[in-house]
Amino acid sequence: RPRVLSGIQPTADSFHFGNYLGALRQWVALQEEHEPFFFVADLHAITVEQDPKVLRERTLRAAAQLLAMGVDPDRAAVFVQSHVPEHAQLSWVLQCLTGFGEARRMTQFKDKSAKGGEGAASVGLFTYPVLQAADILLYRPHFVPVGEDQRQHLELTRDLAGRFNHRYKKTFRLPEPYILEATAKIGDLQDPTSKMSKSASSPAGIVEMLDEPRVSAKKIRSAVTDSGSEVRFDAAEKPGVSNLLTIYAALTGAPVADLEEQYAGHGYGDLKRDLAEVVVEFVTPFRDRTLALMEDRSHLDAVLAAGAVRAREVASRTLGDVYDRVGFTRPA
Ligand code: AQP
Repeated sequence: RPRVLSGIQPTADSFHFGNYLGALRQWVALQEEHEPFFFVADLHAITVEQDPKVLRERTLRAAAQLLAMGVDPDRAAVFVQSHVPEHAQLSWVLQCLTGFGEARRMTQFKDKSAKGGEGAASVGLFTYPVLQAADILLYRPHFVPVGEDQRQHLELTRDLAGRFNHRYKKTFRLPEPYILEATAKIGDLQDPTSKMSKSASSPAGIVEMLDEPRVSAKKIRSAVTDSGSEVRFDAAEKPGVSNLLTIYAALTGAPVADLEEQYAGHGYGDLKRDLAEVVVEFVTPFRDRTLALMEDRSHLDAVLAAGAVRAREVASRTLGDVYDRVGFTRPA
């Protein structure tokens, strides 16, 4: 079976709709026909300052949310990145293959370091895409389900894989990004031409999966819409309404064209009211399942321990090949 791999950072108390619709939903869908490896990216989380206690709690919450949304630990290796030391080890080798200028071109670093200035950003934030390349290449996956914002990092991953293969010997598979166009970039509810983002969005712009359902409903009802009154998908002219239609279609499975027909002659208010109900119906059971999973710490620990064992089997084999090929000796 083709292999898939993806990860998510434990840097918020809850995943948001961008994470879920852009990436996580595809994880669940792909696990049926693929061999999945899914991880909580705690090494990535510390590229910006984290409170250790909060990071620990969020790592478990992230794992609980993955299970609550349908990731099946019998099919998927679900693990925490720092439990598999090969990620950091391969990252070093790949850093030595990455050009400084090449790393500098990564737009996410530019965006994320813009606020405090480059001097205040950590070297870890700068090299994060290389660690991400290591995360991926260790498992030799065919596909990496992510949102549009990760496309550039996937390109770097493919470049590094090709460079290593060329310089030494074919070792890595060149992975394909798996990005679903319709939901590749979920917009901020208050600023729909920007992506919904935990670091950049205002609280009103972001729907958190674990928010109280009535809070999420209110955010949907207060979403900015556009001038005019016609409910029609047009990303350029009507980014607000189009974003709401995207979310509506993704959650219900109804094609956008059907929704446009359904709301012909109705105003934006009706669309928002109905979508708020759809959102409540979706998040309520998700939230209940997550909170229940959080109560069963020993189950979560067991899932993550088993996931790390499965991940290490693959990761240690790849790292062994890499170490041989670059000319490292083994301890006698
Ligand atoms: N708005 C989005 N639309 C579609 N996909 C999105 N993703 C994130 N935001 C959107 C996808 O979610 C996955 C997990 O990403 P992450 O762990 O890197 O989380 P993130 O990128 O830190 O999430 P944010 O909210 O985007 O955080 P900041 O603001 O810190 O950058 C990835 O597959 C990502 O593409």
